[in-house]
Amino acid sequence: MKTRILITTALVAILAAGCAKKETVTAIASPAAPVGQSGVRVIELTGNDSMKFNMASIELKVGEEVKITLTSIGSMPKQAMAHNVVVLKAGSDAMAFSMAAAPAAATDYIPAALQDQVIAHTKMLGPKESDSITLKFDSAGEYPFLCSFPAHFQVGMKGVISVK
Ligand SMILES: [Cu+2]
Repeated sequence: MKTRILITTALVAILAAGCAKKETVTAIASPAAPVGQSGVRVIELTGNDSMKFNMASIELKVGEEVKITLTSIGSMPKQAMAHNVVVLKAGSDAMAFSMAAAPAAATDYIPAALQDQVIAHTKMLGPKESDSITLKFDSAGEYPFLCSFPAHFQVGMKGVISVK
């Protein structure tokens, strides 16, 4: 799991370096977000036992680099209540992604068949755990995000990153 995160991080770094102009890797940030030590905007996302994120919409600027940190602030056991944040390409069907993810426990609820729709995702988090992804979007659009733990999307664990 850790290896995959590292690979994801490395990929994002490569993309951010300009190797992939075709793909949209956009930062997730809000105008008021603090700027971290590296100069990257930081978005603090939380997930709780009610299966909700603390924000459903995030506005970013094209080319802005953002670090999104998700922290699970619930207390239920991880097997019953884990959270991640998965950012999908603009135009992706988040509901379909959620349905495909539900049986994909072996791959941390990231469905292999729809992997190409994923821009970035955190690992699945139990109580008090957190993980971060760093993004930069090169084109404007509406990028869906969701928690892909079974049924959490349906309950409302979802949102949109608007890049302008
Ligand atoms: Cu969740």
